[in-house]
Amino acid sequence: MRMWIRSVLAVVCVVSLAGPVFAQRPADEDGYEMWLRYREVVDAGRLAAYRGAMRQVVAQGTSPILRSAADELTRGLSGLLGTPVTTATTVGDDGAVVIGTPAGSAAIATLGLDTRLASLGREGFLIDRVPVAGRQAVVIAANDDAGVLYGVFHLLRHLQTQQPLDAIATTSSPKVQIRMANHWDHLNRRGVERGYAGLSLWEWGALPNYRNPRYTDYARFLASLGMNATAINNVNADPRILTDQFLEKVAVLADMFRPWGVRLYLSINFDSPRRIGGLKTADPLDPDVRRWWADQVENVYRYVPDFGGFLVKADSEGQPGPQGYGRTHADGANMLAEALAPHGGIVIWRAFVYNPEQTDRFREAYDEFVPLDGTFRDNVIVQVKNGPIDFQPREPFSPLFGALAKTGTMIELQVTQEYFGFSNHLAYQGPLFVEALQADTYVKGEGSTVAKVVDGTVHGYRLTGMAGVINPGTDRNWTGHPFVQASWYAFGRLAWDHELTAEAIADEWIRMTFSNDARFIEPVKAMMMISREAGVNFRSPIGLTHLYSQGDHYGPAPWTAGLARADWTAVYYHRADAEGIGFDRTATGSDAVAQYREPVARVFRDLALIPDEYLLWFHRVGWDHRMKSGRTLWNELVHKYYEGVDQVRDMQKTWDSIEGLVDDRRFHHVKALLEIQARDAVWWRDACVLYFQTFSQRPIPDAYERPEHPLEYYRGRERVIYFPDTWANQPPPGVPQ
Ligand code: BDP
Repeated sequence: MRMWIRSVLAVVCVVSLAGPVFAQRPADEDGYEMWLRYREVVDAGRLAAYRGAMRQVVAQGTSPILRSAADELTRGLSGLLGTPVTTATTVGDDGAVVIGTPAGSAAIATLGLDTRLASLGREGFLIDRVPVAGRQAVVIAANDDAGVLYGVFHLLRHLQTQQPLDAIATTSSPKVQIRMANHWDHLNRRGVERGYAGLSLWEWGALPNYRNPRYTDYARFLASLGMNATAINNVNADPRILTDQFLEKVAVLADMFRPWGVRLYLSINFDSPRRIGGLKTADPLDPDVRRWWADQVENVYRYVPDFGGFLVKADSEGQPGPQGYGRTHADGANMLAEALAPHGGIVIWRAFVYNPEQTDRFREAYDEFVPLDGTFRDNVIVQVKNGPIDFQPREPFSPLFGALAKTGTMIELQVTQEYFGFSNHLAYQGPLFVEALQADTYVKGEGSTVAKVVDGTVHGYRLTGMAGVINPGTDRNWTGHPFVQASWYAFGRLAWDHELTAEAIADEWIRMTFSNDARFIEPVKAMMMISREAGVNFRSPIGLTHLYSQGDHYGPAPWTAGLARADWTAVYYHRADAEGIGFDRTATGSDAVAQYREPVARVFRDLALIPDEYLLWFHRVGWDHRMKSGRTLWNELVHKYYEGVDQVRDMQKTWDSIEGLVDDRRFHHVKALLEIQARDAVWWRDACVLYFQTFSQRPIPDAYERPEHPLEYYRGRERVIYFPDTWANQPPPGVPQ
């Protein structure tokens, strides 16, 4: 009998120990709500404190943005507090959250906040606990309704991440003015050039009549991060976007974004005067062309009175531009800027340019744009990708940052995982973004980081901004892979405040998206923080780059050679032969390193100083070159490729270990995707190691598992098209494959 009781007790014990994990699995979620889930706060102490302090939303003012703020706050608090929160226009009792601007709200105006608000700018906000009309209240105040909206999302985030009520007082303002999403969506077939989350969100066939509520949710997500701008169509632009047929649809999107403080921008095709205007030329100095653009701009503003401006890719990858007419980028940008200026619009001119004649693609943006510094109109801003080539898993920062003292320079980061395994792989981009932003250009001495160039601190730019190429599509969870949401989140948070760390952002995102349970947060955060490095290691370690299968950019093809343009091949970048590997960008090679200031140039130039992760970006070294680890270059290369695979396998183990702490639906989705990632990591590793071995003629050290197949197998399976809606299948004419 005693034995029996003991074993029953043992079973009960095991069950109850496992209880929190296995007994109460969270309900399934499909990810549609992303980080705005507003589930009831779990921590009982915090919940009680929040409930006591926030029972009612008081909003005075009627602007659409203020209405959005009040509605979001009411909805958010009702969910988080697990009890309906009411909305009112006057403070009736203790426990109100009072939101508004001194100009729009008498309750806020009486608080005497003007001095405190003065330094916060148009979009900044202040949150404090102060009495209002003799009642205890939480106040969210700003100079403009947009600031109120951002303050509301800040407060909600505070609760979603279960922070102490006492720590709620804060002030915050964005560090850059334009915090922007760039969509690479086609007008045809609802395709997205490098989007991997279903079809384009924009239903051109149903617009303008059908206002899909998703457009509102999309704008909410942007606003929740403080993002205030979006360019909705691909930079490889279809000229038809400027026709009335499209503009009446565009106008509806702008109308739906406006209550969330989001301004709409359009990508334009430089040849539009010829393609849709019936002119013979698109020469930016031609008076008819200039008039044509001025008329188009007028027309756009008739549809979208607060239109933001044009995003332009010109003279790049087959796109038309001013150089086709013997003119400069400045001539082209200034013509458009002149047309936009009377309406308050701007031109975002991309510096992603390169032509086949150059000997080193790395040098091009700098070589073309630096001589033009000072010649752009002041409503032009140049948009520069973080690295000199193209959103590779790791690039040194573009030397163009800081080199334009008189021309506002935005940074362009890529959220969509074009080079990181699409929506199949988990590769949190926060660490990449922070690495790019915190790189020190030294243009005005130490501390002249890319972030400080971009936010105008270094050169005092009039226009400042950050753009993220994002990929939401018709997939229910917006981004395909649930963890790609985290990179969108990280982009938006960093656009508001580039001093945040990738880790702190991951922490917030996990809490808001999945769970506040430390048993979940810690391992998942560690997994996210290693994921980008894993992606570098199994694809292109030690400064290798561009080893992709051309066209789809998914799988490995380091053997790619003989394309129409050398700078689209892989061999152009790695230059492997029997002697060694790497691209010499020192004075004995292309000397691109000279585009950097000292001491950056010295560090990159010097074999003894350069960090391993940038080595092959700047140097050509022998296979037996001694690395910092003491290994030869060949052995280090092999080691890194294998390490990348191990890291992905560890990520799988981590994810398996949190089963039960997250709903089954999202758990199994991520688990399956990690299986794909592990398979692809091995594919990349084996293909690259075997390929480079044909040059190095050195063995894979015994300690490592053998590649599963011979090199020929990997060469044979190079082009695997998994994502039929993307550019990979049907490239528009004139752009690279
Ligand atoms: C490359 C993409 C291509 C884009 C281009 C760009 O492969 O689809 O059009 O960048 O940024 O990375 O213009």
